[in-house]
Amino acid sequence: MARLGVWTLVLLLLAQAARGGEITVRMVTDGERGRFRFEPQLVWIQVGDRVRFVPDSHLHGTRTIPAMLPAGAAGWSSPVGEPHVVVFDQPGIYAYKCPSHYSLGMVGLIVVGDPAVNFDEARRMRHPPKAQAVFARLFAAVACLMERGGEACPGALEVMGSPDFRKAQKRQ
Ligand SMILES: [Cu+2]
Repeated sequence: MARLGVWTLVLLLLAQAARGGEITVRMVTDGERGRFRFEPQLVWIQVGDRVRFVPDSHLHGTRTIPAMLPAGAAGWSSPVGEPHVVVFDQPGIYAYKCPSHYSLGMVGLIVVGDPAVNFDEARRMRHPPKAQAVFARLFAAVACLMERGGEACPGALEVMGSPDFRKAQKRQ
């Protein structure tokens, strides 16, 4: 009986690992940290994980920005006002915007596994001023995390959404 229990647990854990983790990114109209933004703005996940985008109103959507995806990766475009789930099968950086509020700086980054895959290409893109300012901060956070790791980049932790970083945040 005990042995059966152990194997059941192992199988459950394997099933969980295969399914991948999920992170929620909220699309916020008027939040604690400001208006018209994704929360969190930066998410760091692993290949096989997924992100669930959840709008707080009919105003928001999520759409990838061309040339800010890993080569060959499929982008997405959600129906505005609807929740949307994206599964990530390819490593690299994915940049996206809310089509309604791009010029207000409503943009975000998702890092899947290794950001070095397309970091330079993605950072090179230019945007409306407010979106540019947000991306500048997010790319700086990713660069710091690549070079020095989470503990050394407290500014980056504020915008991170991965479970590991949430734990790191609590320790601070
Ligand atoms: Cu929006």
